Amino acid sequence: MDELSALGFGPFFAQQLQSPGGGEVVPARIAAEHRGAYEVWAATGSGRAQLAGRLRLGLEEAGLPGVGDWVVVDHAPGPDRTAIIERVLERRTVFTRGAAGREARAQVVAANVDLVFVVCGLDADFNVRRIERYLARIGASGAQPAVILNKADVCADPWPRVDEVERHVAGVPVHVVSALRSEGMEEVRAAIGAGMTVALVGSSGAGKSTLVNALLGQERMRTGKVRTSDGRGCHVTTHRQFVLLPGGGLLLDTPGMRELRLLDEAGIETVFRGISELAGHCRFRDCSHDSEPGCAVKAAVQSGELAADRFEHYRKLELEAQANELRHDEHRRRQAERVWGQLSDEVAQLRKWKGGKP
Ligand SMILES: Nc1nc2c(ncn2[C@@H]2O[C@H](COP(=O)(O)OP(=O)(O)O)[C@@H](O)[C@H]2O)c(=O)[nH]1
Ligand SMILES: [Mg+2]
Ligand SMILES: [Zn+2]
Repeated sequence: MDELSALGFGPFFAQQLQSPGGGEVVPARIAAEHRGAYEVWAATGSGRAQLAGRLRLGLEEAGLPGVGDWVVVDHAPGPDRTAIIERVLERRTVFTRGAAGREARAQVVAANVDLVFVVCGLDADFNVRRIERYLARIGASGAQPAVILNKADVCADPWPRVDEVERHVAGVPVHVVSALRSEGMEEVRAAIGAGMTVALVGSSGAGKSTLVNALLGQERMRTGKVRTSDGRGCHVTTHRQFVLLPGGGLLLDTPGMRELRLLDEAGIETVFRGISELAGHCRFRDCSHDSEPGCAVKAAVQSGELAADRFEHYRKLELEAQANELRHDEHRRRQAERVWGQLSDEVAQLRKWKGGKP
């Protein structure tokens, strides 16, 4: 495997590289990002990079490149000169989340990821609904999902919880490990092929950095102490960063996400596949599975075919996604109104200046 393939490069990106001027095109991958400063990895080495001015101006926040993106830089990155990012290649997959703050805006967590592990502790962190929420985002990203239940060493009997997760997210591989003791890690390692890009998501303190260390076989990522009261970790991973695994594969440790907001309904059906299929048989196409007649989903709950708690989780996630979508629309409407307001102010000014004549 050549250097670029080891970094996850493939035909999808190669075909976007045609240079109109026939000049040198240097593909590189964003390995870390911190306040607009980038670290990029290329075939010949790594170095700092920054966005070309015209790119920075042209791109909205959601369009700015993030960790995992393939870009074209003006020269081979190296230690002495900051490379300029000239172009961002189209993404194969993208994992986004709602940005912090009031507006429901999408923020890139990781681009061009093949597999995302949802990491959840078998301690106080354990929460099936949170796992489903992450899985919905993964479903929307285009990457493959898997679940890692970590801290098996502090859970007297992990198996009922494993069963619970498997019942709710049928078809998604679930790995039970103790990252701290490096137990159960072979299975996780085996899921990561050479040239594959893998991201770890999950709440802060779930053990993502410890997992990276276990996979690296060394202390590479700083890990945080967990407050025993609530099982939550301190925030130590301050920015997203790639690490290259010995034996192949790229790992991305993400800082803990206090809140993973669903921006829309995308991906929910990948987690609740059976329910979406049932919904196709409801009498009304826009059935909310509440009190409509001829609701196939309600009927399945009544007959016991569909577990009541799965239906409950599905409903709550759908409602939350819809509420956020509305909020997003509302935000855009207000923005549009502001622009109109400014415009009519200017028109009024203009009229005054013309002496009140229309
Ligand atoms: N008992 C136990 N503790 C773990 C395990 N994995 C991680 N931890 C601890 O959980 C805390 C948070 O781990 P960290 O990797 O920083 O979590 P992150 O925020 O997800 O990156 C640290 O104190 C780790 O030592 C595990 O398998 N068992
Ligand atoms: Mg961490
Ligand atoms: Zn229905």
